[in-house]
Amino acid sequence: MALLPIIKYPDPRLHKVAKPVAAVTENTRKLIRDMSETMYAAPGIGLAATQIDVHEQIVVIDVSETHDDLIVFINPVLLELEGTEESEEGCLSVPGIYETVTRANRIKVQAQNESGEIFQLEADGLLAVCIQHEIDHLHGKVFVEHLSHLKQTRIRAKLKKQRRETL
Ligand code: K1U
Ligand code: ZN
Repeated sequence: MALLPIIKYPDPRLHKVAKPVAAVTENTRKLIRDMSETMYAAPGIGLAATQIDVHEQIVVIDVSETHDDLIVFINPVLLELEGTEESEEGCLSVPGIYETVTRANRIKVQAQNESGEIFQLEADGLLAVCIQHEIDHLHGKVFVEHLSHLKQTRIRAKLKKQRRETL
């Protein structure tokens, strides 16, 4: 297995739109293993392939406290969105920034698993938030782009300062 480098905002590669996976192969499963290892090591509760510069529709998520409930989403599609809820989000591509975002509080998603089988899942709470956050990544959208332009400008300045100080 391998730890993969995570692209950091505002890298323009985070705005690429991911392509559907035509066939789930052994290469797809190897990529999923590497993505999961990278997510757990970060540590994070989700990772989209976009964040490791692979522009295919693949997401891994584990919101369990025991880190033993991995869910793989290949070609995910949101079928239903209900209600709205504000919650605090973070992002491995935007280190050290946590902001409140408004999203649907109940969703239904359809995707394929690592065997290529289609499944549907209803989710609420943190899992629903995380699924929407990761599908945004596949569409080239980073969570800070849900915020005002003023907040986005401040976040970019803060990240620039962070990078200067770690050089
Ligand atoms: O997409 C990503 O960068 C992963 C991101 C997922 C996410 C977090 C919170 C709300 C929505 C989506 C993260 O995992 S950020 C790190 C994080 O939240 C966390 C890290 C360690 C333990 C618990 C949470
Ligand atoms: Zn993210």
